[in-house]
Amino acid sequence: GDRGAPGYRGAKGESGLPGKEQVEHLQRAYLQCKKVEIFPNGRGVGQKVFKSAGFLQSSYEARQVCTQAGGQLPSPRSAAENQALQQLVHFENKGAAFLSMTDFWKEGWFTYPGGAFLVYSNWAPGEPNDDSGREDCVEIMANGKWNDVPCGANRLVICEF
Ligand code: 293
Ligand code: CA
Repeated sequence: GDRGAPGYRGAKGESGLPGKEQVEHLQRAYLQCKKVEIFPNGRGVGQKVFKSAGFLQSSYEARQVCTQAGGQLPSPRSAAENQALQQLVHFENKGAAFLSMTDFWKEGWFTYPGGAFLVYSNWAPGEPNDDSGREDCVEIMANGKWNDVPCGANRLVICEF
């Protein structure tokens, strides 16, 4: 590389791997990006980032919005992930948000987009109830609890990256 270039951070070691300074520079740059990225309508939890689109859509449209952005609808797989998502839903103050899971495949058997069964759930009492036999999608409410709803309902769009 060009030793005179702005941002030059020391030569690679003899192994050809990046040196300590270069790694530390990248770590600082990465953490800065992450903070900028999740402010004010995103949440980072482990390797995952949830980010609100700020608008409401049907589940079908929401799915496309997230996929086109290179993400997917949220699949909270732990209490920590669910809590991060709940915070977003709460502070956005636009009502419940869609999750990724559906029971299209078999009524009452909710699966992730890949087809696997849930490893974690946080259903509200009495849910899922397939009200009127038309509820195959899932919303997360401001209290963090889940409810099955019609996929054509409009809910806040949050994506997972
Ligand atoms: C029924 C009974 C309600 C419940 C509602 C939701 C709709 O109206 O208690 O809150 O269904 O499950 O998705
Ligand atoms: Ca329901």
